[in-house]
Amino acid sequence: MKSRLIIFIIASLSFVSIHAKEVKSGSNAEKQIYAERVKSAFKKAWHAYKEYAWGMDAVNPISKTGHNWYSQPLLMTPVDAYSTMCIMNLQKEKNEAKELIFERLNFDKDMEIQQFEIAIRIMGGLLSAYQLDGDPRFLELAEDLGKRMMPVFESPTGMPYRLVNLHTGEVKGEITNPCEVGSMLLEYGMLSKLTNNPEYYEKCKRGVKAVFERRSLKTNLVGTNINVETGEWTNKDAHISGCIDAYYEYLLKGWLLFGDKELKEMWDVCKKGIADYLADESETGFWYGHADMDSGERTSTVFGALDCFYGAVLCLDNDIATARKLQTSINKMWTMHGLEPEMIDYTHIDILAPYYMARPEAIEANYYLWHFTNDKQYYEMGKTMFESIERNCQVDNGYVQIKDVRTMDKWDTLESFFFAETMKYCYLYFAPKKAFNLDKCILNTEAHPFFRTWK
Ligand code: DMJ
Repeated sequence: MKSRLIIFIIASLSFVSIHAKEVKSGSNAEKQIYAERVKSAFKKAWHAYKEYAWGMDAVNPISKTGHNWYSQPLLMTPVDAYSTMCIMNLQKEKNEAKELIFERLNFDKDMEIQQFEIAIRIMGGLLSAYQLDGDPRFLELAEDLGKRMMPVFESPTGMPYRLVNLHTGEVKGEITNPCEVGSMLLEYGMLSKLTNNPEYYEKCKRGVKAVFERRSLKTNLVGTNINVETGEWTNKDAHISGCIDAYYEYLLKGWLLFGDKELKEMWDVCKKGIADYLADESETGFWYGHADMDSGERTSTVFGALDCFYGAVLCLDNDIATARKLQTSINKMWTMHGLEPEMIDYTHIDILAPYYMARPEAIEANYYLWHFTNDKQYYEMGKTMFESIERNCQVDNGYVQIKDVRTMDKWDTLESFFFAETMKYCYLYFAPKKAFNLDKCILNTEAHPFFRTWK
């Protein structure tokens, strides 16, 4: 019996490998094989969460433990993973996550949370789950969370405080950044649409406008940090990286999702500032650097893994030529060591921060180019990106982040966005159109699809 089983396994493995070698690159057969491989990777990562971190926020696969962001868990991984499970049609995993969410997720917790992260991952995850799955309990949870976070908007300028206690509503954190002011406009907007209560969107949009009104009128750029009580900038470094990134992303996506013309006008002004002062044709390629928001003078030539998101935004804005140029640089950054480092100085492509947090942005931008151009080089790069994650981030018990892309030393942790974004984008290169069609929705900054189905 045992030997028959072994023969069967060997026969199946050789069938898969012969099959994999024989299939034509880009063919449906190849896509099917890759789609199954990405699903298996996702399932392996989920299994690690189930085994070692059940009910917690995130998993540490090597030490076989889990961890929470705050004093009590908010089920970051299952909520973030759910939309990917729906798109991959993973019924068993969906049931497991759903049961856990409805049994344990409760926001009445006396603890202070970071409004932006919770909005994009948890509120975004729940709203998207509601649209994909139809279970009204997802929307109830999202609304409860949204209501508890609303006190953040009660500042003199309308820009939200960074932190809020989910039980008391006490707010803190008057120094914030454009990203944490504006990058929940899609989530609050969806909540408004789905609950027929415009207040969520209106309050959030007030903050978005407050940042825009404080841009430099010379460069049209915004800075890194701003005080929500005084409206003064406390750090005038302008860039497209963390702290600003999704502010820009949501101006365009807000227009595309809600048809709000004011957002489109703001986006058109901002994109010009970015093109005029941050875009940089250097000897090593086309990048976006940093500049002083008032003078527009270049202050640094740092480009990071987070900055890669901009390629996807350019695609949505129909600027494919610029997206292509940027992706050539990004793909160079990715292949240099087999995974992208967190941060480089692009003058000589020197590594400034060597870790890889299993982030999605480079894979995301490359996927948008594949979707919008059908140019096979982006499909091939999608395969390369997935293979490098398989090779370098995979451990016996799941997937982890990397401490240094030069040595591929493992980092015993896995962010929930690996489930929400990294795996989802990898899958989308190969997924059948009926599983997912990018033209039918807008992905929030955590890759949770939002549909205009409120109409
Ligand atoms: C995610 O939480 C979101 O994509 C966010 O916009 C930026 N950081 C991570 C992924 O890198």
